Amino acid sequence: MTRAAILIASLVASCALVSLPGPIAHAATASFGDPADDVAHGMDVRRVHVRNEDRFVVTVRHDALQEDGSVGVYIDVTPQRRRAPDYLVSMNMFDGRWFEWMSSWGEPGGSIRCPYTTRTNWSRNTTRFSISRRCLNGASFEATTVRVSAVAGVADGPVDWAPGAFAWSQWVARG
Ligand SMILES: [Ca+2]
Repeated sequence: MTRAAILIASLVASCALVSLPGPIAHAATASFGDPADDVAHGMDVRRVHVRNEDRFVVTVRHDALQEDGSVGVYIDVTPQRRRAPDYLVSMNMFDGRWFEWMSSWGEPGGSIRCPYTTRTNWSRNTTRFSISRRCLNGASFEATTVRVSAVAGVADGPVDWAPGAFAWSQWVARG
């Protein structure tokens, strides 16, 4: 093989490596879209982005944030154990935020005291939860692979789930 042929062969090989989609479980980030206008209020979820690194960060993009809006993210960190969420982190636009462990979808098991922040960006119409790793670890396990389900609503209005009601995103591995 000539030098040029070897070079081309190695370029093709490296391009092939780059273009192969990596296994989803190895990605530290994931994002998924949600249909526009499936609810008729501004908290309408458009996109959810998850980053599972030193901090666990979920960013939700809405149609147009509302002052009476609220948003929450259910979190599952136990692939082997059950389908129900392990945690719920949530906030209202103005008056509060909560981080709770969950015994099932509808049953908060009590609030957890650990470091997390919430942020609302009114110009970008995003809400963001940034959670310390140790918040996600349990008494008997260390959280690595995580999946989420986001839900947003307004006072007296319907809620918008992403990716769907009581449905989970793909698993996002620890980066
Ligand atoms: Ca939506």
